[in-house]
Amino acid sequence: MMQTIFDQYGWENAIAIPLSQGLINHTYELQTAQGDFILQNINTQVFKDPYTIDHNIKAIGQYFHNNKKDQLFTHLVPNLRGETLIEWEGKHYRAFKKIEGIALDVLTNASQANEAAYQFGKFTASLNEFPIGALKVTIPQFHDLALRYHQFEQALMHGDAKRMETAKEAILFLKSHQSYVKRWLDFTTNKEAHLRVTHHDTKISNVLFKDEEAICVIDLDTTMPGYFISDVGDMCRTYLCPVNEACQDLDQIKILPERWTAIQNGYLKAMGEFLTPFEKDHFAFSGQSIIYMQALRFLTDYLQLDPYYKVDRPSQNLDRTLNQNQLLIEFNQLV
Ligand code: GN1
Ligand code: MG
Repeated sequence: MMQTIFDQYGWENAIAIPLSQGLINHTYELQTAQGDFILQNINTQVFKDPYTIDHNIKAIGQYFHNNKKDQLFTHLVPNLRGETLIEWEGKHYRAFKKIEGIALDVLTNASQANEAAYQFGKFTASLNEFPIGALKVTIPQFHDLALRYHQFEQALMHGDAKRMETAKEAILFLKSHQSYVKRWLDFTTNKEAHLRVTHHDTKISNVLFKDEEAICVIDLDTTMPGYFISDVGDMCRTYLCPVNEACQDLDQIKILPERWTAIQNGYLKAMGEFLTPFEKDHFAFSGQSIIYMQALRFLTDYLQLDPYYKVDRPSQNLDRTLNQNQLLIEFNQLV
């Protein structure tokens, strides 16, 4: 079946290596006679209209091509018919030229946090003049904390009774932090908070490194109009701790303060001149709200028997929640 897709691109002698990264799409590295590519099968349960992603990546790619030629970017590779999104047996695929670089699973030092934060900041900063209205919304209300809380409440009413019991403590913890939702609304409705080109998935594996230098952000599926909180918050969620969201040993969940400084320095180096004072005042809230949102999302999925995130075992989404809850506790001791 894969062979026919390779034919669409004119790839010969192709070898596909599945990459395990990401909880949503299926990704393959392709070694072919025509070069190395990344081929992805887009999860259309999550991205209901994959053409919105295709549109955004092309619009941004075109903007960089016209205005910032030196910006490394995951340009889409068209098939032989010139299509950058192809439908095959009911599935959607797209390909990228492979950019040489390393995607880290976890950080090993603060300099990587600084580098990555700078790259994501630079991505938004270099698109400061890009007409934000030209971007489509790839997942409606993706980082709307009020909606995420509502979905959590729905899961509490209609979710699996047994799982509700196992998750009792995690549920109480998340309920007791509901005040973040109000702060989120206060932030997003303030005229000093601006919609910008926002990546919305700034985990460390979404930036490529060459040696110790971050060179390029990848995975633009959730790039759409949003608030800086989403990007800085997801950096806090994923850069500050020596272990990632998969770690089940809560004792290992600690915050490294030097990485918090590194995120601020790296991001502000690129974005400092664009953020309003009001936005800058919400730097710590970024971490709180996005860690909290992720915990809500994992737990909601757990209570609904895992329709969203890939799992290998039944308690995985609960374990991910407990990890994020602990991270929130540790983060609050720092800020
Ligand atoms: C999903 O598939 P991946 O790992 O890039 C999710 C993010 C979560 C992340 C948690 C579209 O991203 O929002 O933060 O899992 N993406 C979507 O691991 O829901
Ligand atoms: Mg992603």
